[in-house]
Amino acid sequence: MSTAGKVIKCKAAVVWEPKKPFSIVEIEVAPPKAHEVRIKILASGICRSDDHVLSGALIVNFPIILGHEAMGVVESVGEGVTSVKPGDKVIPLFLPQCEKCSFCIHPKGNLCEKADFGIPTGLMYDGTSRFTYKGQPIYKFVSTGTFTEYTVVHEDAVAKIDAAAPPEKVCLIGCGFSTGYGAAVNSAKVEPGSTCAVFGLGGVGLSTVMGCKAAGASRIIGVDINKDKFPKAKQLGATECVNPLDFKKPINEVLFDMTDGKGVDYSFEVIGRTDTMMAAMTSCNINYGTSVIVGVPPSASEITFSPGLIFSGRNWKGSLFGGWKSKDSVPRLVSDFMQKKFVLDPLITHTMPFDKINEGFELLRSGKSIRTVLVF
Ligand code: PAD
Ligand code: ZN
Repeated sequence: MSTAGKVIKCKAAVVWEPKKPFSIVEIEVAPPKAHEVRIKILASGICRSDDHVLSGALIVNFPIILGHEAMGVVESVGEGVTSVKPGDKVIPLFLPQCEKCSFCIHPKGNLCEKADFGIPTGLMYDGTSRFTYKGQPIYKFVSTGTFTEYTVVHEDAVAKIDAAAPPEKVCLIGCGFSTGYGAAVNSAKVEPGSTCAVFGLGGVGLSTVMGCKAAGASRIIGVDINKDKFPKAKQLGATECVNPLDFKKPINEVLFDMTDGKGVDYSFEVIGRTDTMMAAMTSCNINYGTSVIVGVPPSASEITFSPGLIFSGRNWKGSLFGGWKSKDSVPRLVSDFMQKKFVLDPLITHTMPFDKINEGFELLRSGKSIRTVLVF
């Protein structure tokens, strides 16, 4: 029997307050309103950005349904939806692409004005939620909210993909892979023969390593305080790995020593800490180096630095979702994966049922996993 137009009762992982585990409860998911899409989630990866909410580093409204790296199938659509239909395989977009705002229209822009960043509302565009628990509204994370059997997103925040794509793999194209890989190929525009340093070798950082390799970098130096991440980094293209804890000198000086005093051409911070953002920036060449911030900074964090560090010519920039225009690029990235232009398997260390979500986050915090994919 069709569920279209009806409230769906389903399981969701709700976080009631920071520093508390997920509780799996039965929620009600209202039908999609005009220009909205209700999606049955098939797989959802665990990303550090979700954990930044749990740790309190990112400020959001509670109670909330986290999760933003998913794949699913359209269950029903609201009035006026033209880009997807029931039965389509889709990836929800934590960074929407409305195709109308000034950023979307600009050829270089990808920060859609509809993105729910900064001071996030956790709501649909009309200021309401489609999720309730015993009548109480539940917020959703960054336009998506995918740790639930069903979610509702705006049409701007969903892309139709190849129906044959494996959900438990291509969900990573919804965040980790695209973010890391695009930081190298789009945001930094790494050039053949260059030297790169990637700070943080989690799912996103390893994808940056892959992007640097695909762009033809000849040296890729992985930097992480967990040496267990090094073998996988080398498998994916890192030519050397260093652990800052093994040196008395600051890591930027170590990287200058490793590059004959020049510094690296491109550095990437893929951790989300202000001290490593500074370390990455000061590791790149003082004149022509480029440093890209990929790690999400904690809400309200600040960095004080001497302008001389960039006055000399260095470029310091950030990268959201790897610089991709999401709705245009996600289907193409899925096609590229299907044509074996890049791999996702090495990034996925664990796959487990959705109700083991707390175990999945423990693996991330203990440094034992790269990506854990929850399957529904
Ligand atoms: P992860 O936790 O899997 O990886 C982070 C890595 O950093 C781990 O291997 C840690 O051992 C390592 N690390 C921690 N502290 C240090 C340190 N002081 N020095 C060196 N290494 C350290 O996270 P992830 O790969 O899922 O995400 C990485 C960051 O990227 C995180 O901040 C996340 O929120 C952010 C992100 N940004 C975007 C975006 O659009 N910019 C999208 C998705 C994720
Ligand atoms: Zn993410």
